[in-house]
Amino acid sequence: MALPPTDDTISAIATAPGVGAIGIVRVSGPQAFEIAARMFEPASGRDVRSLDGGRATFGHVVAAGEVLDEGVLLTFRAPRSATGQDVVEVQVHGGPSLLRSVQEACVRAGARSAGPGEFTLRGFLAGRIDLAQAESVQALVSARSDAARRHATLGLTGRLSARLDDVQRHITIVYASVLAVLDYPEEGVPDAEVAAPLAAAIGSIEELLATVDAGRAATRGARLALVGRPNAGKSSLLNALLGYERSIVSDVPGTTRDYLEAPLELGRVSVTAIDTAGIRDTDDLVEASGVRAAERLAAGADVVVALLDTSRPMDAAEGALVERIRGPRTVWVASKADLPALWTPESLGIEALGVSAQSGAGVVELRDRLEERLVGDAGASEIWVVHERHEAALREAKEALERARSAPDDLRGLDLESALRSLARITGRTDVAEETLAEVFSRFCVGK
Ligand SMILES: Nc1nc2c(ncn2[C@@H]2O[C@H](COP(=O)(O)OP(=O)(O)OP(=O)(O)O)[C@@H](O)[C@H]2O)c(=O)[nH]1
Ligand SMILES: [Mg+2]
Repeated sequence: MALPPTDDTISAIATAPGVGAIGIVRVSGPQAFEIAARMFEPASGRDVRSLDGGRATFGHVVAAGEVLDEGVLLTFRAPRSATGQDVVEVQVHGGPSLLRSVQEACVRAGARSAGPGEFTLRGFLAGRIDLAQAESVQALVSARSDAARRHATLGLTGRLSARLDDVQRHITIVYASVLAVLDYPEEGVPDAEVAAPLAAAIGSIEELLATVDAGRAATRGARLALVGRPNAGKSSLLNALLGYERSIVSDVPGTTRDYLEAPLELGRVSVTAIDTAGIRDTDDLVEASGVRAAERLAAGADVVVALLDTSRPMDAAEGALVERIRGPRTVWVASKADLPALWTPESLGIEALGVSAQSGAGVVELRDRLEERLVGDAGASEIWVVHERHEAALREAKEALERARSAPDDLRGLDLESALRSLARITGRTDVAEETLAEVFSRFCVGK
């Protein structure tokens, strides 16, 4: 895929579609001030082309002799702008038709209409931000929960990049030792120079990888399926978790025949909760299709809430179902805890949380347990990996480092290089390894 040109001047509406108090049209490129001069008249009578960067100037937006609105022109001079180029931002009132007219005025004055991501691309190419930071911009504006927003902000401020720089430095130090002994093979690389920094690098990568599920839950929103036998209380529990009556509840087994979804906030993560049809063998074609959907949804969910109704006698079907949905993603609930229990989940080797949808007992604990399951080990980490691209590169780097652990000295270098390349793909920066190498070798004595 070819990149768009970056040496011309682009403009775009920068605020969301719809009506707002303020709308912004942004212009970036060498002609930015020239273009602004053709459509913005400062109230002071000053020439826009003579304005300094870092200024706000009040005036009128004018197109084809017609005043479109009064507004404020923000000016930024290269390289001190988000794109590294000359940038002006025209702030007017936030109406869709008005903003379109301002944008058209920019185009008539010589700007090209920007495509998606072009401003951020210019920032990246100008070295204002690295690739991981550019992606954080995307994560930040599409964040669906507070947690997702906080982590995107950390990514934007370069925390992920800084962490990766550290890992790259560790690997580079090992790489330097490996290169240095290639000339003196009889000495070999002392294990201490390799094992410890390699373990440190692998440990850091594993820490980041442990946040992948939480990152996914926080940004894309995880899926949580409620499953169990008919009448186990799934719909009642969904309603209790949501705090309103979303799903129909009745004492007729087989009430829920289709599945239904509802957004649910669980502390730091937002999930889609899915109520499903009770799982049983049935001759009813519609219900059977609902049962198949329930099994498919359980298989695809990030977390499965499995209900065991201990207020009714356990039978063989219960045992069979338990075996099918046992797994690392399953959170067990003993439902209807307000009623006397006829059996205990422990008898099936299961640790279940007692919850009553009717009295509300255990609902708060269940919410905590679900949040904990979704956030997991990531809770302690301030950076979460939210992009699949980053996850893939981290896994590759980890595999290469593990190969390097056991490889003979003369082959280790290749695995280390490959790990460095994988990490550099995340930030788009290759200079970190080079700088570290230069630094390491500068400490060697002359002649060695
Ligand atoms: N005592 C008591 N009854 C409950 C509780 N939760 C659900 N029930 C009752 O159990 C019956 C079934 O509840 P539902 O929530 O419809 O169960 P379900 O698992 O969705 O059932 P299907 O949709 O048929 O698979 C209803 O009569 C509920 O009132 C509870 O915590 N305590
Ligand atoms: Mg139901």
